[in-house]
Amino acid sequence: KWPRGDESVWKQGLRSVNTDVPSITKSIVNHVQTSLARQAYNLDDLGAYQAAALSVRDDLILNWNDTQIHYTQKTPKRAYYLSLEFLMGRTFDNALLNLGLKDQYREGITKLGFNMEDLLEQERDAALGNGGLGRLAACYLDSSASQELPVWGYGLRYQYGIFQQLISPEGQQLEQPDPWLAGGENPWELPRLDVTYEVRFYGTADRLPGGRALWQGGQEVLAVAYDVMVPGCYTKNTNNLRLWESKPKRGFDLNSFNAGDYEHAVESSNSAAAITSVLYPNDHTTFGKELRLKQQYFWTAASLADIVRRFKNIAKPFSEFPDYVAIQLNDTHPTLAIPELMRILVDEEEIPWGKAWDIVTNTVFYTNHTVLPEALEKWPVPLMEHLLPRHMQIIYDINLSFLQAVEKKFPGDRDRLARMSLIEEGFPKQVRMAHLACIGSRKVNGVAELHSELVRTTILKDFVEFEGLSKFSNVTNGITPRRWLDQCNPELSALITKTLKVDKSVWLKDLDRLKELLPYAEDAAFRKEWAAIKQRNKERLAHHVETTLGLTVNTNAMFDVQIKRLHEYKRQTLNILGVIHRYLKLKQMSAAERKKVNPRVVFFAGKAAPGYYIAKLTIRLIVNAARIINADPDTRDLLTVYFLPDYSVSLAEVLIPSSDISQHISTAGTEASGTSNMKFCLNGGLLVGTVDGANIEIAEAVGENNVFFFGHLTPAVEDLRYQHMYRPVPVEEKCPALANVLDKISSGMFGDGEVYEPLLNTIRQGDFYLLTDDFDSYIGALDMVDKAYLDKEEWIKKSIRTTANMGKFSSDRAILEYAESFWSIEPIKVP
Ligand code: NBY
Repeated sequence: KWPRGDESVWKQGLRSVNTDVPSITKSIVNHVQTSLARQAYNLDDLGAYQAAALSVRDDLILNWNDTQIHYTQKTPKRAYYLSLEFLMGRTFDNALLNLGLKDQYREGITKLGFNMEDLLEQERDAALGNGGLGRLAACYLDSSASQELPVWGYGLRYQYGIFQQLISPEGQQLEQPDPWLAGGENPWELPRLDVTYEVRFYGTADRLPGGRALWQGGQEVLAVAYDVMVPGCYTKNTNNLRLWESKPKRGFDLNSFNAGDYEHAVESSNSAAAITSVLYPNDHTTFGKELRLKQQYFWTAASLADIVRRFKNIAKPFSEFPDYVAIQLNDTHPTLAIPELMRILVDEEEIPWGKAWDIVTNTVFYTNHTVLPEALEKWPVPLMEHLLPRHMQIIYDINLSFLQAVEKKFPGDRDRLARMSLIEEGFPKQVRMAHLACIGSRKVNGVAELHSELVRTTILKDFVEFEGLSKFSNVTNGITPRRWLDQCNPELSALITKTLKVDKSVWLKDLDRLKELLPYAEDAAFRKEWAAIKQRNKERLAHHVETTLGLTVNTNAMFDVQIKRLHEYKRQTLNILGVIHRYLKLKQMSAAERKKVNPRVVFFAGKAAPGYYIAKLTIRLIVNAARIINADPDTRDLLTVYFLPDYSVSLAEVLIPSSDISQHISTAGTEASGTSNMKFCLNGGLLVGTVDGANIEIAEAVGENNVFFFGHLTPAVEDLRYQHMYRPVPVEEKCPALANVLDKISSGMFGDGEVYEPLLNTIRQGDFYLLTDDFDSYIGALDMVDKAYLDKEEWIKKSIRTTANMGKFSSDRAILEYAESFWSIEPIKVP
């Protein structure tokens, strides 16, 4: 039944998605005139982009509305992906492709006198994430919508994303803020100023009879919702990413005001806005700052309040909560969701503790993304008690019954109790978030087979022994082929569509169809097309480097790419030392010998955490080595090196399709999965890597003969580290080639050698990441690459076979595994 007014009048007013060129141009012009208050006379590329974006936004809103109403009416079980990071990149191109409207928009935009590529470049990246973990969340949103799954993301609307990276002439990384919202309206979000929740910090928690408590006082801030539309690929389904912004509740805090503490009252209203002001730029180290803990609680509390309110709308008893809600924790950052849901159920809904715990542990799921000890989150108990007094009580209560159960199963095993406790003894005591996430969840998973095994056998070993194996599983990461093939490599996408003779919407959502490319590896004409596309992608990258940095790139060379956050475990240092080794070898060669060498261009890009001194030194070494090597007339036709500043999703979209090889060379057992490895291989780049993370599964899928593996395996790492500690062998003895490289750096070949000593000393002493152990085998692998590249036709075959076998690594496969084996949710198509 029509809810309001005259149905026919309403129906006349309703519009549908613009799909033909005349309605598209009409809509764009309309936005130029009214939304932007401009005209053809004063419209630049930025204005034209904004108008076109607003036009697409209208379409997304229509689909988004229909999707949300449909979900509300059908009341399916929903899943919520809680992530402190969503590294979305640009939206315009992705939305056009997913809507299937790119060609129409291109035509319309051309008719209006603009160039599509220029407009796409106007958009700023939404860079609300550090690296792989944040980008994974973005890929999973794309896949959820594309697979028509009822999934929402919850995150924070940071005013400033990951910092912008500048490189000084000396090679020093400099950071600048990323005010991504400063350009005015963000067309891709819907402010929901009516959707707000109050979030409390500090105050006192007084226990009441019956296990409940009363938490009051302290500071209250407001969470305001901003909804980001997430369109699926060739479906009406358009999911929601809800980002929270913090605001003062009412100009100032009334409690302090009434108590006469006026200054404090205003202070806390300023501090409210600070909560969502900036993304923390640390990956793999925990920082222990109060503001970070405030971010975590602010976001989990607002998200849970929203989830519980939506559940209450369907008027079911709380015992059925897990039948309607699944909550996925992206790492331990949202672990406070566990005590917060307990608080809501026990204190507010008056559900008995045991029943509440059953609800929580059937609703929450936890994904671990690292086994590096320095990355495991711990929060000081005094800070927790101060900021979240009720949650600290709840954590102690959970810990008490948990340890009683452990004691019952393993009587008298005090060491085990100490190891497993949620509280680590010390000064101060700390809450171990991974332990809390583990015992509060239905399932715990790692992100690649090897990593999941390491989770089971190292950091959560005791928990496997206590709770049984079945709770601990694996979901190997994936990437969305929409952005990471169709969008970033349109020519390859078109060739695949032509070759498979199916609509691209089919294979893009069923990536195993790529297998059908395999026979074409034997087809010389197809190989020629394949190679020509790679070549044009190299030229596109070269053009980008030329226009942004003013440098000329040799596009006849092999393109060798390593792009990721700077970290010792990822071993960019190994790569640059290998480059210097290559340079020294070239210098020693005769002119005749050099003629036989295949030219190589090595690209690096990535950000270092601002406080990570050694990582910044690595950047400095890369930049200064590049300066010397690129200027050497003896070798510069055969070897050049580029450090591309300010790595981003958009830069990755240009780099990835251009690579012949890419490097994923972490010390075995340290890279949980890696996801850029998948992106390169999907685009026909071959992999040079260690036997680590998802590299292993990629090799299984594409065939060991199509990857270049090197280095020690995970089981050897512990012993090698022990040797470095207790029976150290000088680098000169263990690896003369490497020692020679280190000496050249020390002696000032790339500028003041002193500068690099702290970096070089990490290798000379301790060598925790095993560069001396893996260097020779690394150089060996690169030599194999050179040999293989000589046979061009065979190389192209490898490239085709690699792409053809990458179907498994679609994030559609990954998200369907989560949906089926964890969340028990089903696709629900919006008609
Ligand atoms: O998650 C990455 C892993 O290193 C990579 O192997 C994996 O493929 C990817 C997706 O599963 N982890 C990652 O990116 N982690 C972070 O960015 C991160 C950010 C913040 C914090 C810790 C880690 N933090 O503690 O604040």
